[in-house]
Amino acid sequence: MNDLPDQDFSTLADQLQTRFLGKPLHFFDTIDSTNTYAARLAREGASEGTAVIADSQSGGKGRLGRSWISPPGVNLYLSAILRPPVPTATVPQLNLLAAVAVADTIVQVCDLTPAIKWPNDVLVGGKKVCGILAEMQTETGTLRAVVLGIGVNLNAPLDAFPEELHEKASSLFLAGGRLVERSAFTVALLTHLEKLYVLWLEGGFSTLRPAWEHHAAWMMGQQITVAAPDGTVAGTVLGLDSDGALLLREGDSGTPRRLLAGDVTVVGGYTHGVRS
Ligand code: BT5
Repeated sequence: MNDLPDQDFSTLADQLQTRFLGKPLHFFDTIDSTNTYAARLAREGASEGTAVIADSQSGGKGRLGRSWISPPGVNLYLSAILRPPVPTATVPQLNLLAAVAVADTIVQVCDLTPAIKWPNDVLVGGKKVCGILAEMQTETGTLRAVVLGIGVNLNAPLDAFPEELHEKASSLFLAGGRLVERSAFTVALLTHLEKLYVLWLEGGFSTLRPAWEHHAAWMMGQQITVAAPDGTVAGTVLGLDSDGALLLREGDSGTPRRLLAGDVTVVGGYTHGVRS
């Protein structure tokens, strides 16, 4: 472990005014996956708010065994340990919460218009700039911890991504033309995340819903297909259910379909602006 992986992150701990999130913060120059390391800390009893940041990851994880491209020196790879006293069925809401925190931070720090794509992507200009991976630890059915992993492409140039991602992935620098100060972005993100999390613990998903709907407004009424765990579903987005599940109208059917997880593809592509 290394205290200061680079100049960029060196003042982070001093700037952080959160109550518990990012306290303590563990920095690495390089690590396999911040989520894997944070999961180990959580199993060893690390307190809520403990966070892990790495300058690069050699085995960054996406969902369902996919990987997260994690070049050094340019992006943010962050995992935070949370211990919410909630049923496991509520945990997917933390993906939505993290997406709102990232979107709020992008508006505040970069003056860009982010778009949330349910459940766990944040796009700018139709391309993915952030991915979120929430992993649970349970004991006899009871939630012990959630490792909330967030990867944000801050300053990555296009050639940091493999060819096959050039049409799908971007960074805030590529979208806005300005370098993003990593430590300022990280401080703002941890601050938004803590605020939203505390509100959510007190008042549930309804505290998050307006902000989520604001950042995901572009999805409403879109024709989408969703690769869900039990097969592919196609339909029109109606909105969110009271627990954060996506509601979809399939053809002319009267009862909306509820989806709790899946990969969304928008029929006809993405249409939303870049600057706020
Ligand atoms: C995600 O998975 O989007 C979750 C990514 C979570 C990454 C963070 S970084 C900190 C923490 N530590 C970890 O090890 N992970 C978390 P998914 O929805 O499955 O998307 C993965 C897909 O996104 C890949 O299959 C690629 O198509 C694409 N992708 C990979 N790297 C990318 C990148 N850097 N930027 C944009 N798209 C990327």
